[in-house]
Amino acid sequence: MSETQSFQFDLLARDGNARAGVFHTPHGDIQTPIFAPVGTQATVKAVTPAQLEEIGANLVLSNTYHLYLRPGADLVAEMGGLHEFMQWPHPMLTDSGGFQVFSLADMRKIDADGVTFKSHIDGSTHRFTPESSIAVQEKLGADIIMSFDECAPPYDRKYNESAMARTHAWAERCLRAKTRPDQALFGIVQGGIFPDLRTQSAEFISSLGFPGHAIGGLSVGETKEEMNTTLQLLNDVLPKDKPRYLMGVGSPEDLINGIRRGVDIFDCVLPTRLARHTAAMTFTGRINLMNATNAHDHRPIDEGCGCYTCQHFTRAYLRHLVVSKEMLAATLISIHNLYTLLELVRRSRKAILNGTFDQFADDFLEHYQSTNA
Ligand code: PRF
Ligand code: ZN
Repeated sequence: MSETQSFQFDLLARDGNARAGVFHTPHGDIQTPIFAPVGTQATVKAVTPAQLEEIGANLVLSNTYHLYLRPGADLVAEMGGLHEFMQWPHPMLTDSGGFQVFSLADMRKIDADGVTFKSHIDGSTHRFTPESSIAVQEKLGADIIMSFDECAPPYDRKYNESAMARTHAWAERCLRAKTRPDQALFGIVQGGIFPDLRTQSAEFISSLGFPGHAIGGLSVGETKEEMNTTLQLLNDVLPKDKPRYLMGVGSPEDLINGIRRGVDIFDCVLPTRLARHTAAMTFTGRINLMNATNAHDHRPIDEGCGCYTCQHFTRAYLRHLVVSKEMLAATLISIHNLYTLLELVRRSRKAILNGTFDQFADDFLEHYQSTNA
Protein backbone atom coordinates (compact mmCIF):
# COMPACT_ATOMS: atom_id res chain seq x y z
CA MET A 1 0.00 0.00 0.00
CA SER A 2 1.53 3.32 -1.01
CA GLU A 3 1.60 6.24 1.39
CA THR A 4 -0.87 8.30 -0.59
CA GLN A 5 -3.33 5.43 -0.55
CA SER A 6 -3.15 4.67 3.16
CA PHE A 7 -3.28 8.34 4.20
CA GLN A 8 -5.84 9.70 1.80
CA PHE A 9 -7.96 12.60 3.01
CA ASP A 10 -11.49 12.64 1.58
CA LEU A 11 -13.25 15.95 1.89
CA LEU A 12 -16.95 15.06 2.15
CA ALA A 13 -18.54 18.48 2.60
CA ARG A 14 -17.76 22.15 3.06
CA ASP A 15 -19.97 24.69 4.76
CA GLY A 16 -18.42 28.13 4.56
CA ASN A 17 -14.81 27.38 5.50
CA ALA A 18 -15.80 24.49 7.80
CA ARG A 19 -15.04 21.03 6.48
CA ALA A 20 -16.19 17.45 7.11
CA GLY A 21 -13.80 14.76 5.95
CA VAL A 22 -12.25 11.35 6.50
CA PHE A 23 -8.52 10.75 7.00
CA HIS A 24 -7.55 7.13 6.39
CA THR A 25 -4.86 5.56 8.61
CA PRO A 26 -3.56 2.01 9.12
CA HIS A 27 -5.51 1.87 12.41
CA GLY A 28 -8.79 3.08 10.96
CA ASP A 29 -10.52 6.15 9.62
CA ILE A 30 -10.54 9.50 11.40
CA GLN A 31 -13.77 11.36 10.81
CA THR A 32 -13.07 15.08 10.88
CA PRO A 33 -13.48 17.52 12.51
CA ILE A 34 -12.11 15.58 15.46
CA PHE A 35 -10.84 16.22 18.97
CA ALA A 36 -7.93 14.03 20.15
CA PRO A 37 -7.66 13.32 23.89
CA VAL A 38 -4.09 13.63 25.18
CA GLY A 39 -2.29 10.57 26.55
CA THR A 40 1.06 12.19 27.34
CA GLN A 41 2.61 9.17 29.06
CA ALA A 42 0.83 6.54 26.93
CA THR A 43 -2.29 6.92 29.05
CA VAL A 44 -5.16 9.37 28.96
CA LYS A 45 -4.98 10.22 32.65
CA ALA A 46 -7.61 8.43 34.79
CA VAL A 47 -9.45 6.91 31.79
CA THR A 48 -9.16 3.32 30.49
CA PRO A 49 -9.09 2.50 26.78
CA ALA A 50 -12.48 0.77 27.17
CA GLN A 51 -13.92 3.97 28.62
CA LEU A 52 -12.35 6.02 25.81
CA GLU A 53 -14.03 3.76 23.27
CA GLU A 54 -17.38 4.17 25.00
CA ILE A 55 -16.99 7.96 24.87
CA GLY A 56 -16.43 7.63 21.12
CA ALA A 57 -12.78 8.71 21.11
CA ASN A 58 -10.81 7.79 18.02
CA LEU A 59 -7.50 9.64 17.57
CA VAL A 60 -5.33 9.77 20.74
CA LEU A 61 -2.16 11.88 21.09
CA SER A 62 1.00 10.96 22.95
CA ASN A 63 4.34 12.69 23.48
CA THR A 64 7.77 11.82 22.15
CA TYR A 65 9.51 13.88 24.84
CA HIS A 66 7.93 11.96 27.73
CA LEU A 67 8.09 8.47 26.24
CA TYR A 68 11.69 8.94 25.08
CA LEU A 69 12.70 9.82 28.66
CA ARG A 70 10.51 7.16 30.25
CA PRO A 71 10.12 4.25 29.55
CA GLY A 72 12.28 4.82 26.43
CA ALA A 73 11.38 4.31 22.77
CA ASP A 74 13.28 1.00 22.56
CA LEU A 75 11.16 -0.46 25.34
CA VAL A 76 7.92 0.67 23.65
CA ALA A 77 9.15 -0.86 20.37
CA GLU A 78 10.11 -4.08 22.16
CA MET A 79 6.59 -4.26 23.61
CA GLY A 80 5.08 -4.04 20.13
CA GLY A 81 4.78 -0.27 19.67
CA LEU A 82 2.58 2.36 21.26
CA HIS A 83 -0.79 0.96 20.12
CA GLU A 84 -0.02 -2.46 21.59
CA PHE A 85 1.78 -1.14 24.68
CA MET A 86 -1.13 1.06 25.81
CA GLN A 87 -3.84 -1.10 24.23
CA TRP A 88 -5.27 1.59 21.96
CA PRO A 89 -6.05 -0.12 18.64
CA HIS A 90 -7.34 3.07 16.98
CA PRO A 91 -5.41 5.93 15.34
CA MET A 92 -2.62 7.57 17.31
CA LEU A 93 -0.49 10.68 16.86
CA THR A 94 2.80 11.60 18.53
CA ASP A 95 4.05 15.16 18.94
CA SER A 96 7.70 15.58 18.02
CA GLY A 97 9.14 16.72 21.34
CA GLY A 98 10.20 20.20 20.28
CA PHE A 99 7.37 22.01 22.03
CA GLN A 100 7.67 19.88 25.20
CA VAL A 101 11.43 20.43 25.41
CA PHE A 102 10.71 24.16 25.47
CA SER A 103 7.87 24.02 27.97
CA LEU A 104 9.11 21.25 30.31
CA ALA A 105 12.84 20.57 30.15
CA ASP A 106 14.95 22.23 32.82
CA MET A 107 17.75 23.58 30.67
CA ARG A 108 17.83 23.78 26.92
CA LYS A 109 20.31 25.05 24.36
CA ILE A 110 19.17 25.36 20.80
CA ASP A 111 21.43 25.44 17.77
CA ALA A 112 20.94 24.99 14.05
CA ASP A 113 21.26 21.23 14.36
CA GLY A 114 18.96 20.51 17.34
CA VAL A 115 18.24 21.03 21.03
CA THR A 116 20.21 19.90 24.09
CA PHE A 117 18.17 19.71 27.27
CA LYS A 118 18.02 18.31 30.76
CA SER A 119 15.31 15.82 31.73
CA HIS A 120 12.64 17.26 34.05
CA ILE A 121 12.61 13.81 35.71
CA ASP A 122 16.22 13.26 36.77
CA GLY A 123 18.25 16.16 35.36
CA SER A 124 20.16 13.95 32.90
CA THR A 125 21.31 15.57 29.64
CA HIS A 126 19.78 14.63 26.27
CA ARG A 127 19.68 15.88 22.70
CA PHE A 128 16.94 15.96 20.07
CA THR A 129 17.53 16.66 16.41
CA PRO A 130 14.97 16.41 13.60
CA GLU A 131 16.51 13.04 12.72
CA SER A 132 16.43 11.67 16.28
CA SER A 133 12.85 12.89 16.82
CA ILE A 134 11.75 11.00 13.71
CA ALA A 135 13.75 7.92 14.77
CA VAL A 136 12.02 7.95 18.18
CA GLN A 137 8.60 8.49 16.60
CA GLU A 138 9.24 5.58 14.23
CA LYS A 139 9.99 3.34 17.21
CA LEU A 140 6.83 4.49 18.99
CA GLY A 141 4.83 3.77 15.84
CA ALA A 142 1.93 6.23 15.89
CA ASP A 143 -0.09 6.65 12.66
CA ILE A 144 0.58 10.39 12.50
CA ILE A 145 3.98 11.77 13.50
CA MET A 146 5.01 15.42 13.71
CA SER A 147 7.92 17.43 12.41
CA PHE A 148 10.45 18.74 14.90
CA ASP A 149 9.74 22.47 15.25
CA GLU A 150 10.50 25.50 17.37
CA CYS A 151 7.60 27.43 18.87
CA ALA A 152 8.51 31.06 19.72
CA PRO A 153 6.65 33.48 22.02
CA PRO A 154 3.90 35.01 19.88
CA TYR A 155 4.87 38.71 19.92
CA ASP A 156 8.66 38.54 19.45
CA ARG A 157 9.28 39.26 15.76
CA LYS A 158 13.02 38.52 15.66
CA TYR A 159 12.57 35.31 17.63
CA ASN A 160 9.74 34.21 15.32
CA GLU A 161 11.81 34.89 12.21
CA SER A 162 14.61 32.64 13.40
CA ALA A 163 12.31 29.98 14.89
CA MET A 164 10.38 29.84 11.62
CA ALA A 165 13.56 29.50 9.54
CA ARG A 166 14.71 26.69 11.83
CA THR A 167 11.31 25.02 11.69
CA HIS A 168 11.45 25.09 7.88
CA ALA A 169 14.97 23.64 7.67
CA TRP A 170 14.00 21.00 10.24
CA ALA A 171 10.81 20.10 8.33
CA GLU A 172 12.92 19.22 5.28
CA ARG A 173 15.31 17.18 7.44
CA CYS A 174 12.36 15.31 9.03
CA LEU A 175 11.05 14.40 5.58
CA ARG A 176 14.47 13.09 4.55
CA ALA A 177 14.91 11.16 7.81
CA LYS A 178 11.55 9.38 7.62
CA THR A 179 11.69 5.70 6.60
CA ARG A 180 8.37 4.06 7.59
CA PRO A 181 5.69 4.08 4.87
CA ASP A 182 2.91 3.33 7.38
CA GLN A 183 3.20 6.67 9.21
CA ALA A 184 2.03 10.07 7.99
CA LEU A 185 4.47 12.89 8.79
CA PHE A 186 2.77 16.29 9.21
CA GLY A 187 4.57 19.61 8.71
CA ILE A 188 4.12 22.43 11.21
CA VAL A 189 3.53 26.10 10.41
CA GLN A 190 4.97 28.71 12.80
CA GLY A 191 5.28 32.52 12.62
CA GLY A 192 3.68 33.91 15.79
CA ILE A 193 1.02 36.58 15.27
CA PHE A 194 2.80 38.06 12.22
CA PRO A 195 0.68 37.71 9.06
CA ASP A 196 3.61 37.89 6.62
CA LEU A 197 5.56 35.21 8.54
CA ARG A 198 2.47 32.98 8.80
CA THR A 199 1.85 33.30 5.05
CA GLN A 200 5.49 32.59 4.27
CA SER A 201 5.52 29.60 6.63
CA ALA A 202 2.28 28.11 5.29
CA GLU A 203 3.49 28.51 1.71
CA PHE A 204 6.85 26.93 2.43
CA ILE A 205 5.53 24.02 4.53
CA SER A 206 2.77 23.36 1.96
CA SER A 207 5.36 23.18 -0.82
CA LEU A 208 7.08 20.18 0.80
CA GLY A 209 4.29 17.69 0.07
CA PHE A 210 3.31 16.61 3.60
CA PRO A 211 0.06 14.56 3.82
CA GLY A 212 -1.20 16.98 6.50
CA HIS A 213 -0.39 20.38 7.98
CA ALA A 214 -0.29 21.48 11.58
CA ILE A 215 -0.64 24.98 12.94
CA GLY A 216 1.79 25.47 15.81
CA GLY A 217 2.54 28.50 17.91
CA LEU A 218 -1.06 29.38 18.76
CA SER A 219 -2.75 29.43 22.15
CA VAL A 220 0.63 30.38 23.61
CA GLY A 221 -0.26 33.79 25.05
CA GLU A 222 -1.82 35.71 22.16
CA THR A 223 -5.43 36.90 22.33
CA LYS A 224 -8.32 34.81 20.99
CA GLU A 225 -8.86 37.48 18.37
CA GLU A 226 -5.24 37.17 17.19
CA MET A 227 -5.60 33.39 17.06
CA ASN A 228 -8.79 33.67 14.98
CA THR A 229 -7.22 36.20 12.60
CA THR A 230 -4.21 33.90 12.10
CA LEU A 231 -6.47 30.88 11.46
CA GLN A 232 -8.50 32.91 8.96
CA LEU A 233 -5.33 33.84 7.08
CA LEU A 234 -3.98 30.27 7.12
CA ASN A 235 -7.28 28.92 5.84
CA ASP A 236 -6.66 30.72 2.55
CA VAL A 237 -3.01 29.65 2.23
CA LEU A 238 -2.99 26.00 3.33
CA PRO A 239 -4.03 23.46 0.69
CA LYS A 240 -7.70 22.49 1.01
CA ASP A 241 -7.13 18.84 0.11
CA LYS A 242 -5.03 17.99 3.19
CA PRO A 243 -6.10 17.89 6.86
CA ARG A 244 -5.22 20.85 9.12
CA TYR A 245 -4.32 20.23 12.74
CA LEU A 246 -4.39 23.03 15.34
CA MET A 247 -1.95 21.90 18.01
CA GLY A 248 -2.75 22.10 21.71
CA VAL A 249 -6.05 23.90 21.35
CA GLY A 250 -9.23 22.62 22.90
CA SER A 251 -11.63 24.88 24.77
CA PRO A 252 -15.17 24.48 23.41
CA GLU A 253 -15.23 27.99 21.89
CA ASP A 254 -11.76 27.47 20.37
CA LEU A 255 -13.01 24.28 18.68
CA ILE A 256 -16.00 26.07 17.17
CA ASN A 257 -13.89 29.06 16.10
CA GLY A 258 -11.24 26.75 14.63
CA ILE A 259 -13.71 24.56 12.73
CA ARG A 260 -15.28 27.74 11.36
CA ARG A 261 -11.85 28.67 9.95
CA GLY A 262 -11.09 25.34 8.31
CA VAL A 263 -9.39 23.35 11.09
CA ASP A 264 -9.97 19.56 11.06
CA ILE A 265 -8.01 18.18 14.04
CA PHE A 266 -7.54 19.44 17.60
CA ASP A 267 -5.89 18.10 20.74
CA CYS A 268 -5.71 19.47 24.25
CA VAL A 269 -5.08 18.42 27.85
CA LEU A 270 -7.82 20.83 28.97
CA PRO A 271 -10.72 18.36 29.48
CA THR A 272 -8.66 15.88 31.51
CA ARG A 273 -6.66 18.55 33.37
CA LEU A 274 -9.79 20.48 34.35
CA ALA A 275 -11.37 17.22 35.50
CA ARG A 276 -8.48 16.60 37.89
CA HIS A 277 -9.07 20.11 39.21
CA THR A 278 -12.78 19.35 39.80
CA ALA A 279 -14.11 21.43 36.87
CA ALA A 280 -16.75 20.09 34.47
CA MET A 281 -17.16 21.42 30.92
CA THR A 282 -20.65 21.87 29.50
CA PHE A 283 -22.21 23.35 26.37
CA THR A 284 -22.99 26.48 28.39
CA GLY A 285 -19.73 26.86 30.35
CA ARG A 286 -17.81 25.42 33.28
CA ILE A 287 -19.12 24.08 36.59
CA ASN A 288 -16.85 23.61 39.59
CA LEU A 289 -18.09 20.51 41.38
CA MET A 290 -16.29 21.52 44.59
CA ASN A 291 -18.82 24.32 44.94
CA ALA A 292 -21.22 23.94 47.90
CA THR A 293 -24.21 24.72 45.65
CA ASN A 294 -23.86 21.14 44.33
CA ALA A 295 -24.14 19.50 47.77
CA HIS A 296 -27.85 18.57 47.49
CA ASP A 297 -28.17 18.68 43.71
CA HIS A 298 -29.98 15.65 42.25
CA ARG A 299 -29.17 16.61 38.66
CA PRO A 300 -26.31 15.22 36.57
CA ILE A 301 -23.53 17.63 35.45
CA ASP A 302 -25.43 18.26 32.22
CA GLU A 303 -29.04 17.11 31.75
CA GLY A 304 -28.61 16.85 27.98
CA CYS A 305 -25.43 14.76 28.18
CA GLY A 306 -25.34 11.09 27.14
CA CYS A 307 -22.07 10.18 28.91
CA TYR A 308 -21.73 7.39 31.49
CA THR A 309 -21.18 9.92 34.28
CA CYS A 310 -24.32 11.93 33.50
CA GLN A 311 -26.38 8.77 32.96
CA HIS A 312 -25.59 7.53 36.47
CA PHE A 313 -24.37 10.15 38.94
CA THR A 314 -25.71 13.26 40.61
CA ARG A 315 -23.79 16.47 41.14
CA ALA A 316 -24.19 15.81 44.88
CA TYR A 317 -22.30 12.52 44.55
CA LEU A 318 -19.58 14.03 42.36
CA ARG A 319 -19.16 16.88 44.88
CA HIS A 320 -18.80 14.28 47.64
CA LEU A 321 -16.06 12.55 45.62
CA VAL A 322 -14.11 15.75 44.98
CA VAL A 323 -14.44 16.98 48.57
CA SER A 324 -13.22 13.56 49.77
CA LYS A 325 -10.40 13.63 47.17
CA GLU A 326 -11.52 10.24 45.83
CA MET A 327 -9.76 9.04 42.65
CA LEU A 328 -13.06 8.17 40.98
CA ALA A 329 -13.82 11.90 40.76
CA ALA A 330 -11.05 12.40 38.17
CA THR A 331 -12.28 9.42 36.16
CA LEU A 332 -15.96 10.40 36.14
CA ILE A 333 -15.34 14.08 35.37
CA SER A 334 -12.73 13.21 32.69
CA ILE A 335 -15.27 10.92 31.02
CA HIS A 336 -17.83 13.71 31.00
CA ASN A 337 -15.43 16.44 29.79
CA LEU A 338 -14.03 14.29 26.97
CA TYR A 339 -17.54 13.27 25.96
CA THR A 340 -18.58 16.93 25.84
CA LEU A 341 -15.76 17.88 23.43
CA LEU A 342 -16.25 14.77 21.31
CA GLU A 343 -19.98 15.46 21.17
CA LEU A 344 -19.21 19.05 20.15
CA VAL A 345 -17.11 17.91 17.17
CA ARG A 346 -19.66 15.19 16.28
CA ARG A 347 -22.47 17.76 16.23
CA SER A 348 -20.29 20.17 14.27
CA ARG A 349 -19.60 17.45 11.70
CA LYS A 350 -23.32 16.67 11.34
CA ALA A 351 -24.09 20.37 10.94
CA ILE A 352 -21.39 20.72 8.24
CA LEU A 353 -22.80 17.70 6.39
CA ASN A 354 -26.30 19.25 6.65
CA GLY A 355 -25.09 22.70 5.61
CA THR A 356 -26.19 24.25 8.93
CA PHE A 357 -22.84 24.80 10.62
CA ASP A 358 -23.01 28.61 10.78
CA GLN A 359 -26.32 28.47 12.63
CA PHE A 360 -24.99 25.73 14.91
CA ALA A 361 -21.84 27.73 15.68
CA ASP A 362 -23.77 30.96 16.33
CA ASP A 363 -26.21 29.16 18.65
CA PHE A 364 -23.36 27.52 20.50
CA LEU A 365 -21.39 30.74 20.99
CA GLU A 366 -24.52 32.63 22.05
CA HIS A 367 -25.24 30.16 24.87
CA TYR A 368 -21.64 29.50 25.89
CA GLN A 369 -20.24 31.38 28.89
CA SER A 370 -16.51 31.60 28.26
CA THR A 371 -14.05 31.23 31.14
CA ASN A 372 -10.70 32.96 31.01
CA ALA A 373 -8.02 30.33 31.38
N1 PRF B 1 4.48 22.74 18.20
C1 PRF B 1 4.45 21.41 18.57
N2 PRF B 1 3.55 20.96 19.47
C2 PRF B 1 2.70 21.84 20.03
C3 PRF B 1 2.69 23.21 19.70
C4 PRF B 1 3.63 23.70 18.72
O1 PRF B 1 3.71 24.88 18.37
C5 PRF B 1 1.67 23.80 20.47
C6 PRF B 1 1.28 25.24 20.49
N3 PRF B 1 -0.10 25.42 20.79
C7 PRF B 1 1.11 22.78 21.23
N4 PRF B 1 1.74 21.61 20.97
N5 PRF B 1 5.29 20.55 18.01
ZN1 ZN C 1 -21.82 13.95 30.87
